[in-house]
Amino acid sequence: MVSAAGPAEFPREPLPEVAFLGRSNVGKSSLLNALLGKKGLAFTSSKPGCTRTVNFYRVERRLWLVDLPGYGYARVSREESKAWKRLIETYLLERRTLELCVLVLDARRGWMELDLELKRWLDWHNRPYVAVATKTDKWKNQAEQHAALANLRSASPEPLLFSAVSGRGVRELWQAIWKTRRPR
Ligand SMILES: Nc1nc2c(ncn2[C@@H]2O[C@H](COP(=O)(O)OP(=O)(O)OP(=O)(O)O)[C@@H](O)[C@H]2O)c(=O)[nH]1
Ligand SMILES: [Mg+2]
Repeated sequence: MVSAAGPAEFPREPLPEVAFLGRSNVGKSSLLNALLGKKGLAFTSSKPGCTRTVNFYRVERRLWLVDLPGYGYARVSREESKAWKRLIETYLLERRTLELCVLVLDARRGWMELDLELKRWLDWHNRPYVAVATKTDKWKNQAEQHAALANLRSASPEPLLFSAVSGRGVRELWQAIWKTRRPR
């Protein structure tokens, strides 16, 4: 694992990279732990704004999974949110080994304005990405699931359904990662 506060500290080892993006507290670090099958690897917290650095996890000698700090956390200062934007944009625009982004949504809330903004940005810059809706285990009943699915399907691509608690979607997300990576 490599933890970087800025581009100078990004790893040099040129492996393909998959980056995880999403609102603060949406469950990015937990999703990463679920993918890696290791509970306490990426640090998680019930308080938003937990991940502040760019954390790279190497999967064997094949791939980096990159946990990015979340966006939309109301309690950070303007300066900090600007710094976030600069760090993430630099990373997304300049990281040559980045092959795929995973846009992580909260299954209960669906697409929110900041998610759509990021999605438009990725579309505009022609960056390959998949969308994932996590915390599906928190759907309380059929009605809630039904309403959530309608929202999730209101924008494309349709998010893959995931839960770090039950392990739902782990296999499908790995498949998507191997399949949709940018060909070299
Ligand atoms: N029930 C349930 N809870 C989850 C799931 N994924 C994450 N959580 C909880 O949601 C909270 C936030 O999870 P994190 O993985 O730290 O979220 P994050 O997106 O990395 O947050 P930041 O690093 O602050 O951007 C924690 O309390 C997790 O235990 C899930 O699939 N189901
Ligand atoms: Mg995190």
